[in-house]
Amino acid sequence: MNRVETQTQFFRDTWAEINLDHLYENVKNIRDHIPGDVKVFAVVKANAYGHGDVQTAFTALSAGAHGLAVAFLDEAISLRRAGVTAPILVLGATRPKDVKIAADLDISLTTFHQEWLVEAENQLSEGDRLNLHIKCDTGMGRIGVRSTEELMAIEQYVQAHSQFKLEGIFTHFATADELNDDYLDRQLARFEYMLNQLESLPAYIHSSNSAATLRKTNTLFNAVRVGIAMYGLTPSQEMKPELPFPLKEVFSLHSRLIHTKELSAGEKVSYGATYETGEAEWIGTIPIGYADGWLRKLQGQDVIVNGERVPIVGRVCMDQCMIRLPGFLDMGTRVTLIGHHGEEAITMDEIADKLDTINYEIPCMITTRVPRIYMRNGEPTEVSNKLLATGIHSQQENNRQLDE
Ligand code: PMH
Repeated sequence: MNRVETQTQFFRDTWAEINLDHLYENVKNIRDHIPGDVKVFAVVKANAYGHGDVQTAFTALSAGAHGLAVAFLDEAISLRRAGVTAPILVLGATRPKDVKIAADLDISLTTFHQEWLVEAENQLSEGDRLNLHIKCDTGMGRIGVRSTEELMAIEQYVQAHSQFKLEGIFTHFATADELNDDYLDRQLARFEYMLNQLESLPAYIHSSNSAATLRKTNTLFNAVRVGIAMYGLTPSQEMKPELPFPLKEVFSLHSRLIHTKELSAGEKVSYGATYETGEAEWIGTIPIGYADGWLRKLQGQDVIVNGERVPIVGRVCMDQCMIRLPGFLDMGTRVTLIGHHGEEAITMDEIADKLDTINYEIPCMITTRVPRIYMRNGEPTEVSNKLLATGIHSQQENNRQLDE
């Protein structure tokens, strides 16, 4: 298979479109909403919440983000390999035995145990420099330093060892997307108390996710970590009326009719034969199923065909599902599962509602079997098909290695 083919093509009638113009606009609006000296870290963990980490990273950086944040070291390495030179922070835990690669690639890590520092130091040589952010657990109860004693011990240890540089300190709010600020204010006070215990403040101090960035100016410090809002999604339904500017959804999901037929009244559709036509009905098949993250619970959910809502009928299969059509439609007709078509729109929030979950989960759950097409000015600019290439740049690297 030639290189261009592996990098730019896909061979099925289901795809996600990633609107990079919307992404750019959301980041720009966030940038303009906060003071110019507050740096934005674009949170691109989990393949940028399913949107595509490399393309999201470069677009966010071009729109004014200062750096990137991911959950795991692997995600950071993948971005460095893709050519990202901006600061990258790993928010989650990294094994101490893996710190050397982080130091070599100038990837900042999160620390919250003194024993971790002792082990990490053993992996580093004299000339190495590992940038660290201390995570404070002020009430999220997930990871982080809880006592000021631990905090001070970590600060002293880091300052005493030249392989480490204390670059940042941060915490994470549990309830920033709720309009009642009581718990957030307590977390904030706790964080401020912990900051006061430090001998000197590091370069980056950050606590805000999207929700806090959008609605709590007293939580900004000098950096924020923005994920969901950048993707055009509201952190919570409660916050919707409070948004300082409109967010534009970045991710949309599409398929095409691969089969249509007219069934007479009383015929059945899909596994379990649970759907029965009430009259003569046109039924279409689209090539997306639960293995793509289009879960079986989405039976009954509407999709948009020719600007009109129609329901998914019968059980969702692994790779396909059926929809009730308004009448005969040509094969190849576009079907929109998430996004706008004509006057109609199906939002991430509608799908999240149907699945009893939050919008964060929806783009994350659309698996990498679904290729992502990156749109700029309404035109496709690039396709990432993780099935045929484990990421565009690592594919280039694979090819390079094969050539060598
Ligand atoms: N910072 C940390 C430490 C996070 O875990 C997250 C999101 C963000 C910033 C960005 O939050 P936002 O998308 O609301 O802006 N983390 C998660 C999570 O662990 N589960 O859902 C979101």
